[in-house]
Amino acid sequence: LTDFGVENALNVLGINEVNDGTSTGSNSFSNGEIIESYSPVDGQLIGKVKTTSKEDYEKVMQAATTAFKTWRTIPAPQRGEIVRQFGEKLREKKEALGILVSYEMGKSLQEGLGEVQEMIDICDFAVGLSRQLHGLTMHSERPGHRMYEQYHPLGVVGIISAFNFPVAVWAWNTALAWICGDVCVWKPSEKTPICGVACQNIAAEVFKANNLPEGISCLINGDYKVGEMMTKDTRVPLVSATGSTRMGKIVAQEVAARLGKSLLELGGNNAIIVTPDADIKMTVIGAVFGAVGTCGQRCTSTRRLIIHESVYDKVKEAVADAYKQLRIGNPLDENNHVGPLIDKDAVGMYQKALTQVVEEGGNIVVEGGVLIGEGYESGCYVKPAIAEAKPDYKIVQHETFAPVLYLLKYSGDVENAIEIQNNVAQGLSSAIMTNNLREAERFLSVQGSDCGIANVNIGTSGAEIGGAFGGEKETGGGRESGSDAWKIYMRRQTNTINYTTELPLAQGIKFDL
Ligand code: UN1
Repeated sequence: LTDFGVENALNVLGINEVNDGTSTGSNSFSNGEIIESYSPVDGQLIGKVKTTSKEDYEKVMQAATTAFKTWRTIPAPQRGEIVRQFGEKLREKKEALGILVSYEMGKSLQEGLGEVQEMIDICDFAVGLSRQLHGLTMHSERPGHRMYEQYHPLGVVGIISAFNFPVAVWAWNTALAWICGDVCVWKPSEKTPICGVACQNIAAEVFKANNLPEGISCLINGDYKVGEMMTKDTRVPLVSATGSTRMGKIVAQEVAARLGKSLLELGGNNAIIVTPDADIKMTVIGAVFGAVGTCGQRCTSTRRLIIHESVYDKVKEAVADAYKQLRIGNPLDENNHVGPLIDKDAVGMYQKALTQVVEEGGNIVVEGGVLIGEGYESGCYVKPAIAEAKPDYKIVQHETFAPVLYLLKYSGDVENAIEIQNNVAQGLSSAIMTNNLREAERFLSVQGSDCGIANVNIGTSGAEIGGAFGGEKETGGGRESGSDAWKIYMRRQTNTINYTTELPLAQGIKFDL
């Protein structure tokens, strides 16, 4: 592994054998149990992380709430300057962090580097935004009155992130929250805790160099019980959570029980509609990258291809042919397209999906299977598989976080395909491949896709940071990253100022004393 620079990357990122998983800025203290992080790449122990006890959590919250009192008074463009410096540090450490992401999570190095690039991009976006936290002004109905709105920071933002994007999703939240004047407490996935420690180290360096208070960036670690400390804590006005729909339902209920705000990014069941007018070459690239990229473990991964009967056989053959070219193996080796799944539990769920689709009547087009032998010692490498299925199979309705692609056939108009595409519980990403303007516009119209993301002539995964990212229905309704997603990290205040000597009441109400 020295060949792939893992050891060097761990050094650059300040990772030790045993790491503190609880920190406020550069202050570390953890008294919880230890999590061991094993790489799905080679099954080796990467490092240990001490988790957060209840007492540790209290100290974190105290540091965070104290830091907020200072941070909120620093003008937003100056907060932007700090985020700019953070983006610069990420540029310096891009390679090291990309390697760690690839090694701890298992995605290809290209995708690991791409993830760090998303962090850099959101920092740039946030820097510009730090001068644009605009509210509106309104005309008052009363003479001599002025009315306007302004946005103030919320306070402590809790971030719960998933293993599949172990660094970027934190940055989407944190870069925006910071310029908005919030402080952040982050619980990374217990499957990728080392990535969390590495990011916190980078952030801590920047805050320390600028003499800013401990607690603007905080890290906590552990399982759902540590997440629960935040979801139930009234000192955390916003909890942003990325993960399964099952987890999201719990978080949403716990936060709602205290009338807090939650931002949820949950499961997807993303489809590409392939119409008779589709460019087949583009369809194949979009579908294959969408289905096997990150080993099928993106929220935006392509799970279903909804293909018109007139091009069905052609598309099926072209995609199956492309699968034969896929090289599966060590994701740090740039010759490979597909790395491992995150762990053996994920392998089990992948196997179960393949058994179930056959039980429900499906037909395997590209065989799956767990790879064994040299280079596959971790037991997490699987063959991306394709099955022909029917839209209403239970397994097709379910999000399996693995490289299993279902081929579904439609006939008649594009409406029929749209109906199949929308007829699932999730609503994250969707795409149509067509050169027919009517079909494309129909897909984007009010009668079209019901997802948060709807693309024409590109696949379902690989969204840019400039747009609002998120989806409807069981995906949770939250929007992160670009557009005006920043507004959820702030509270809106409407201000009315009377500069006369009279006190007229709104709605013309008379109240004479
Ligand atoms: C996720 O899978 O949690 O669109 C986020 C994409 C990435 C983000 C995915 N930019 O695939």
